[in-house]
Amino acid sequence: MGFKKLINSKKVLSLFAALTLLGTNALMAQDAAAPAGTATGTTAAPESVWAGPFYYILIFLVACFCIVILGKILKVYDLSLKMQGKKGLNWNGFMGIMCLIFLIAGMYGAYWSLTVQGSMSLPVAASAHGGAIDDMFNLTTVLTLIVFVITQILLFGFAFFYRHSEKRKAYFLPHNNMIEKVWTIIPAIVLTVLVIFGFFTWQSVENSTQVKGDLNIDITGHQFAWELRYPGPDGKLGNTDYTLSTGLNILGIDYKDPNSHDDLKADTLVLPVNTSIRLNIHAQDVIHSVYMPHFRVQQNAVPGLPTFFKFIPTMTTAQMRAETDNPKFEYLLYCNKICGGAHYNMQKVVRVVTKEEYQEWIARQKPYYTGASSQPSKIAAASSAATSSSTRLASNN
Ligand SMILES: [Cu+2]
Repeated sequence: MGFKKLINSKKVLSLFAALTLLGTNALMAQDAAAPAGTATGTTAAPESVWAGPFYYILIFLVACFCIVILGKILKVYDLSLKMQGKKGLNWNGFMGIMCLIFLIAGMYGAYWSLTVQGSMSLPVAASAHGGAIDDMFNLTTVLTLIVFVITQILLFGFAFFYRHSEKRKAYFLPHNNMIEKVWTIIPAIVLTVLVIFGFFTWQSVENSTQVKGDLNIDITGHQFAWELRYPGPDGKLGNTDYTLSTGLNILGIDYKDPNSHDDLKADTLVLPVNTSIRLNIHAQDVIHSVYMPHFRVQQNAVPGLPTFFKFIPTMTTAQMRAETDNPKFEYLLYCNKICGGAHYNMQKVVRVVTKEEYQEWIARQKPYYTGASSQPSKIAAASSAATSSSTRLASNN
């Protein structure tokens, strides 16, 4: 559509007017919704004004419109020059310079992103295997960064240096086997190295013979909370069976198994430092994912497919607070699968303590088994089905 047609089009103009009106309304609505106590009118908190995605879309459209108008003005200027018998604007030179500006601005953007957002990345790994994961991540980042810089310079640099000129003629290159070989073999070698490195790293992390798993902890995900179960003084977790799950026995613990009688429930995942931990991972409804970024631990929790992750925490919470210079620092456990509406609720504090502190803490935890009331036969049938969901929701709060 020509520019004249575009600005004469009633449809386009009415759409633009409607968008402006909606944008102003959105702005006013956000302004009015500013929390009580803050200034009203034009002095409202700026972050609430700019929060809506709609406004960014509107700004983008206005910017596009301005670029179109600028382009058209330049085109008119170009035509007027030609009508006067002068040489028109050098569009190839203009596009070449734009490519160079884009290269410089883009490279600065990448540098800014690395320095500003890079400093927000995770602190030093707090587990024995974490260093190997970090090495893999760093190697991949460095290699891809080198390729990124070289290819961007070549792409936009060539567009600038070899822009159209009357003084030279383009060389026609239909095919070159050597170039094809170079850009096929080099990436293939680099990717093979990365894949093999990743394979061996993951194998060493998952190698269950290296980490014994002295402390067995059950973690079960359901919409939307994690349930923890620690072994009692016998060091053994009792059996579970999902068919035994009720409102009172969420985990389906088999109380006929004597090992289950001293199993303990806990709200916080407390781990003794320098102890090999075996997290037994379960899910009851949909796929969840146990994610503890500070320990470089992640494993999916799949219903019907119990699995485990063994690792050794090497820094206590107190040590990490000193390391990060943040007295409020806490290790966290997240669900890393978008598993439903209240997925964000699946977050738990993980606390790594000394072995002595752990013994003190574990002695204070209450067992799941509460005598006769825990026996499946004693649980009223009414407590299942209808009440199970409400009890479960209540337990999240
Ligand atoms: Cu989840």
